[in-house]
Amino acid sequence: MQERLGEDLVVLRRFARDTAPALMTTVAAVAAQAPLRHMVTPGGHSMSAAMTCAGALGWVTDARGYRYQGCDPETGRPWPVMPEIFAELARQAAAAAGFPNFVPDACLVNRYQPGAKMGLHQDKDEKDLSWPIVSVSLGLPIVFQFGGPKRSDRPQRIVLEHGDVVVWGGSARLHYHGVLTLKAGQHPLTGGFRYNLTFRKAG
Ligand code: MD5
Ligand code: FE
Repeated sequence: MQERLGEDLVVLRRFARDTAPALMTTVAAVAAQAPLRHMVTPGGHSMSAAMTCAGALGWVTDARGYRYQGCDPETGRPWPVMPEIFAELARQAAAAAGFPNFVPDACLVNRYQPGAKMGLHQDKDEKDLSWPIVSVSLGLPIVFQFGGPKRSDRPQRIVLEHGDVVVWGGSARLHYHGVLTLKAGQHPLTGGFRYNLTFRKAG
């Protein structure tokens, strides 16, 4: 099922459901090399979702700001290579939404525990904003907020469930977005967590 929520924002319901078990096995392998951690924003706040990355570039935040870099600041090593199963899913989802030939160089893994949220923000640290972002939701559902180009634009709310994939491109690419607080629950594949994989072409 495919829903177009306005120009350049496509929700592919359940697109990743069948590959989800293999995706989660792969997330565990990535996290074994580059541990999930709560990064600290320039303002000194810990992010409530735990994060790690795979690919040539990973997104980091610390006292100096936000950026993409090739090494994991926790380990000093390069981020784990982009797993083929990740890249292939992102490519297929982007193509289904009208963005052919998407080759992501960064996958940001967010793990939400009950009480975790992500406030309204823009993703604008990527070099070429003409590429879309592909977001894969796994495990517990969450309410996603999708606003406009200004923080003050009233956001739409949609529930993202296990296996849902969202593709943001074109005019939607710089819109404010976030997720509301995760409610406690149990999912057969992910237990008490929600995982989100976002694929970007950052460099
Ligand atoms: C999440 N993650 O559910 C969300 C989904 C993040 C983040 O926001 O930055 O890790 S990704 C949603 C997204 C990405 C880029 C643009 C837009 C939404 N958008 O224009 O709404 O963990
Ligand atoms: Fe974001």
